[in-house]
Amino acid sequence: MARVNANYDKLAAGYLFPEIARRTKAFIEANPGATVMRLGIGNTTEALTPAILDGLRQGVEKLADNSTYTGYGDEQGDSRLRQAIAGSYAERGAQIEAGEVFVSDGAKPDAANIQSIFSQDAVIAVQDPAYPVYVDSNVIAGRTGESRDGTYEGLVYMRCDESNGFFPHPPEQKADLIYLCSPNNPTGAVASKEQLKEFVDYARKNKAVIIFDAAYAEYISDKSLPRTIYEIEGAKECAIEINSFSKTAGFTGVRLGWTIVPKALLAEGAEAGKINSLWNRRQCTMFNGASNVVQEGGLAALSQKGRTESARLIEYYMGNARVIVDGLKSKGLTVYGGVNAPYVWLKTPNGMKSWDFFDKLLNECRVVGTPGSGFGPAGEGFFRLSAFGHRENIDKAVESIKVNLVL
Ligand code: PL4
Repeated sequence: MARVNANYDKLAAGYLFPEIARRTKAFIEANPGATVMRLGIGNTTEALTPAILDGLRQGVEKLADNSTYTGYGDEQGDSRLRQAIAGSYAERGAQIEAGEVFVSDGAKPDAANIQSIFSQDAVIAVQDPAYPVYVDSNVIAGRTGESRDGTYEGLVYMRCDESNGFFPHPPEQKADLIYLCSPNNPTGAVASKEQLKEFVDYARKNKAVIIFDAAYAEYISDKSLPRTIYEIEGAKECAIEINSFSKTAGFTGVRLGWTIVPKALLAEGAEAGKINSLWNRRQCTMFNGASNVVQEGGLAALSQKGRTESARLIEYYMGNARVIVDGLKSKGLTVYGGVNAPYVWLKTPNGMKSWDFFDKLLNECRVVGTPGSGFGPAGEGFFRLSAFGHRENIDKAVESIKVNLVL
């Protein structure tokens, strides 16, 4: 008799983003003709840049001729792209080899799948609030108990709130796999070198592994802040880093990301090289490589021209963030983030629950955002606005909040 994976029944709610889409659709159906401004899902809106389009076109052209056509590629990624990604770390003072780079179809699948190479009894620590994939993938894998009052039994929650500037200290108790995201989704907080060093020291001492999600690293403009965990000495012994072309180069729909699994990485019972070869084994069995066309686009994104163009795109989205931050502050709201990250994290007025504020913002202002509680219990009473959008829509949304939100 086939039985389903009962861990799915433990998941406390539907996946956050489809739930937002569902509620928005219901609102539009109930209010025909209403124009809704979407600052909910962090989804890029601006066209791909010329250098990247050239790269993608070249990828297509190669497929048009038998002499340049390619079928399946290496599961780990095109060696030129692996080399280019490795090279991008050198600029930040981190030595990464091409053999430590695993190209994928995005950061989300890697963030969800990476847990599968660690033992079933690994104790998981997450920032609270956090991108839901880290928790949900471990719930599905059976590493937690039931959910009670928004927390899963057996998970270590590292609370991120106003008192610690939304970045935690390492946990008091033992944790084996520690998920960190900086710049953070949803709070927009960015860890300093000292803060990351604390985690690196903890991980080395406890033979723990840090899963570092750097999907928004290119949004950091403050040069003193680390853009990769490998800027911290010793991180290659204890950290895996996940990254993406989605928010850097507008690849949310194109799909391309990568994961760095250093050969020096250690874990209990795993000598240097072991975890790198496990992830290689996992990918070879379960992944057939990223699209060859898309990888040509990725190579173009990493060219000098591609990077200059992407930097302009990022500046555009960060201009949106400034519009949101300034607008909300002028309304008297308490606002965090939005400076080195494309997310603005606001405190709901009068201590409102996050989902109640979602309804209020939608009804009064026609603006969709993301309830903080969807990212974890410490997100309750907060709300995320995304800076991804056309400037005219962002302007309209902020103006509507200024005029229509009743405080
Ligand atoms: C909605 C910290 C967005 N359906 O595009 P990827 O797979 O390379 O990267 C996804 C990703 C990875 N890591 C972090 C992220 O914030 C994201 C994207 N998050 C958001 O609004 O929080 C898009 C969400 C998408 C999803 O479920 O990822």
